[in-house]
Amino acid sequence: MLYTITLNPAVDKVIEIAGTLEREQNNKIKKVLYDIGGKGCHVSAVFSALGLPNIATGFTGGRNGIKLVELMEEKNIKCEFINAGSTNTRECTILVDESNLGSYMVTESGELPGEKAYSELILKIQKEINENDIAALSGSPATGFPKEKYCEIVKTLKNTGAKVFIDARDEYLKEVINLEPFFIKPNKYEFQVLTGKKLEKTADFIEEIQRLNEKIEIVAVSLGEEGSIVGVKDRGVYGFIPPKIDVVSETGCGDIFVGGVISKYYLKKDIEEIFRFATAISASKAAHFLSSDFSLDQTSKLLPLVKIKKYK
Ligand code: TA6
Repeated sequence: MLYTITLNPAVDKVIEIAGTLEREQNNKIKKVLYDIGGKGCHVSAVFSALGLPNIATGFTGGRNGIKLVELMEEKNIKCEFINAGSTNTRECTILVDESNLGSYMVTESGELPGEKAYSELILKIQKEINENDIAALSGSPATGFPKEKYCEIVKTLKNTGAKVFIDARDEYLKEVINLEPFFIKPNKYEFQVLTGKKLEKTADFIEEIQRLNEKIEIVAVSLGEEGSIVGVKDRGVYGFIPPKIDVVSETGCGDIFVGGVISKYYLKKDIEEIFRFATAISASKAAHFLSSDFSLDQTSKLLPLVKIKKYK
């Protein structure tokens, strides 16, 4: 089974602005759509689109929690979220204008889950996840969520024997490194924060990635339009470069990339096939308006256009 754990999911309000978003102007809205939000939820969308068995868990609450589950179920995602108590799942806003310069993401910090909900999640992991499973812990917890609890979740996941994939940032990512998850996917900024270095040259990334590969099997650093640099323990370091496409919104590309990686890993594909697919499906997401939308047909067409480099 493929599990996603999203501690602070969202309902994404995706707004299309006519023209270019300007300060001190009346920016007119062309359309508003609601979408599943939160990085783990987007990972689940890839699993379900590919027909892979999966369960989405984490914390939800209130009216937005109900709305999120409805939106997830429309995508055939099986949801087993834990009720976080009286809290309301956050709403995040994505602004997409017509400048073709990328979207704006404005996120609420979310509300902290109660103690009862936290213990329920730990128990659920212990009881239901096992060594044949893969678990993706993706996205930021609510502001103020203790690092110790985050680490306890990761330790509990690791103790089940499942392969643990992490998409985290800042202090959570830093803390989690010593717990040796199977996979991490920081973006360029997150990787610079993690290493404490202003990395620019590919060689600098490679050096840091290889250092991390001593503890972590797969380290994938996503670089937006430039693709990714991926280090695999005892195998080497690769570059995966997507073809040029007309970008509509890059929000969600990293999440869909992670979904692509896990799906192909689950299907026991080799490293080149795994990341070629992840790169192509992530590029397809960029051509779509909603943060969880992509096309599998377009992905198939993009696959042969992904360039692969073997750096080390
Ligand atoms: O990557 C896109 C996204 O998952 C959005 O759906 C959005 O709600 C946001 O990221 C949440 O990011 P965060 O780091 O706060 O968990």
